[in-house]
Amino acid sequence: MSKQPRILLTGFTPFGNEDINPSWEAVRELEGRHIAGHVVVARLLPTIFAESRRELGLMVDEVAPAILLGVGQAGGRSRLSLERVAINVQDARMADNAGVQPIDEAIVADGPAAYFSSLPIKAMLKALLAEGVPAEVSNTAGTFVCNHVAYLMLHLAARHHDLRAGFIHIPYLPSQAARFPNAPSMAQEDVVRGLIIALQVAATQRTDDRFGAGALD
Ligand code: PCA
Repeated sequence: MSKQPRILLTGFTPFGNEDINPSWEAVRELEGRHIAGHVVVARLLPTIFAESRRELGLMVDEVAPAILLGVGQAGGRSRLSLERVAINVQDARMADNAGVQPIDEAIVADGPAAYFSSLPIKAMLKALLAEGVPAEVSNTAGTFVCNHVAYLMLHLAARHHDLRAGFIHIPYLPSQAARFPNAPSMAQEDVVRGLIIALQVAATQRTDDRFGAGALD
């Protein structure tokens, strides 16, 4: 593998009633892409609590990334959602792809209640909006497999000085949203363009910008 610092970019397998996951469709397009002096390694994670944990650990050991960015589907959201926080709980509204449905279980026993993203989410937001990509700061990654992976990424980053991590939820693809009245969607090319913009900022900026992007709900 190249000597350039690496970005490990992950997407997920389809879950629930879906037969496609837009996160993997977008992430796979970026395999091998050079972004701000880094090279992207794109990997697929199973939408399974236990296996995603095991596979994430193996990937991080193998790839030794400088930046770890997880991407997942959030059907119903209308913008790229830059997750601010991941919480130490698994509370699954549905079974994962292995049929397992944990309720109110810690992800890391004795771990902190939450971790904040170590990527500059406000600066990423500003760049995305400036380039015409709908984006927002989100204050919850849910309590299913994405939050679990986001928490584990941030748990790793908290232990490795040279590793920064974050998570982005993305809307349905138009082909998925077409099945539900009023469901928002985003075209894959916009998602891919947005991920590149977000990673350019993450790769070049360590200290976040300071401006309000909070929410009342
Ligand atoms: N979204 C789910 C898990 C996999 C994915 O793409 C979530 O938001 O937890």
